[in-house]
Amino acid sequence: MLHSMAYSYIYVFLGFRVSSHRCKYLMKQLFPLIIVFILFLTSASFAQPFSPYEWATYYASKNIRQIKIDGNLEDWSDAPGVSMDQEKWFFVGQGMSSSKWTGVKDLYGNFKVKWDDEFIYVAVEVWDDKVTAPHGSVTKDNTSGSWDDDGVEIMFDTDGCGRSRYYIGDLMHHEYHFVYDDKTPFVFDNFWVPDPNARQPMFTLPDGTQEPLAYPGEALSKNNVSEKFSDPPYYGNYAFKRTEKGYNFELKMKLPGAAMKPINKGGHKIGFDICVNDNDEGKGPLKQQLHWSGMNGMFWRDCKYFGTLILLNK
Ligand SMILES: [Ca+2]
Ligand SMILES: [Ca+2]
Ligand SMILES: [Ca+2]
Repeated sequence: MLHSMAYSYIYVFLGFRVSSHRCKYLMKQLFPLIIVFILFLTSASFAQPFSPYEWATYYASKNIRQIKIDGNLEDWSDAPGVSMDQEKWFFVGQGMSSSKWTGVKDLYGNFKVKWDDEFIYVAVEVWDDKVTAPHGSVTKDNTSGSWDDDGVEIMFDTDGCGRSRYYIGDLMHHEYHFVYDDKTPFVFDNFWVPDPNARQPMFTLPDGTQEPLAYPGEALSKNNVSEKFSDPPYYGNYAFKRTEKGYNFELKMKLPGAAMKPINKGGHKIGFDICVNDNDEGKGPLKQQLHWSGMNGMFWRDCKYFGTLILLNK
């Protein structure tokens, strides 16, 4: 069967018919190459779309105990945490890197993930020496935004397709910004809308040089969902709690489009990424950003920079 398929491929690729004798000779010569070619096509179509970093895979255990969304993280003691405590975790771009980092007191993050049949749960312990009130999130225009405030960003590619861009209203793909405030924290869900006439949005550094912020045909827009985060489709609940070293963040929400099944029982890989934003002046652009997976490139537009989240059944 495989041989007859290979003959067909030869006819297609060579584009002409040859004598039976010569064809058998060619077959013998080309058969191994064709098998390699077919295997290459097969592996390419199922290639992992997510981060190449070997650490950027998180195995989440199923939640079998009550997690109270209150900012206290004692109820997470049985979950493995990922500590972002080295220079390698810092995003490099938009004028940011680890160059201003003064150590873990300045910025540090440890995150954990759990799941059950309905919800995903995320806990983040943040150390930040200067926790500042939001200024970007309350700016009306797009000169500043939640991306300039202390807080946590979480990305989901819930169907695991690895697409390169997504927009406000997309159920499956999200860039959430959870912004710290001791009284009225914010949640934003995606920042871009299609605009066929828009030029490529660029980020301008203090020295005047520019970096791509999105693709041509996209316009920036803030989708503040703070007031409706407990409603469909999110059914979300989250809490910040100020601590001696910084703050805790705790989240529970639905993931429309994710199978919410363990990987060995019909589940699939979920694209996932998490960052911790640090502004230490309470004004201006972000000082630095810790990042689990997408340390380079336009991680906020392209799911291939995300890490991988795998749900386990225990
Ligand atoms: Ca708790
Ligand atoms: Ca800091
Ligand atoms: Ca800060």
